[in-house]
Amino acid sequence: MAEETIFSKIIRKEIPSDMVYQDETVTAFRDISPKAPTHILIIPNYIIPTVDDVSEKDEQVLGHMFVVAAKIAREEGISENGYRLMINCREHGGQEVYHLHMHLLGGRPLGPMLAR
Ligand code: DGP
Repeated sequence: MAEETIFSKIIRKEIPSDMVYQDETVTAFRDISPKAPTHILIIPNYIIPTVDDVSEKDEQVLGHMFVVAAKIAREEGISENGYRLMINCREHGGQEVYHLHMHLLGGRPLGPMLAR
């Protein structure tokens, strides 16, 4: 079993978060340290530590994360102007929390994809 992170406690509502969406497979909540006017994390309700741990059994939930991201983006009013979905993997990717999560960022022009 992969080690739990703070995100498992957020899923179970054992610690508070600004949750914007939850269903049987995924949970979405506002990032504690937002980098844009909209900065929401979308996570599977079970632990996949990194993208490198993804396997075929995860295909449905990973696809669902995109459906939920698009739905939240529409609700946030950022769909028309656009937004960015980002998943960091391990050290070089800048991953801090080892429970796979998709960042939904928008509400202002986000600039180039990587810092130069
Ligand atoms: P990453 O660097 O891709 O692993 O992003 C982790 C993000 O998780 C980072 O932007 C801050 C956010 N984060 C970390 N701990 C918490 C928390 O306890 N609550 C919330 N809402 N966000 C958190």
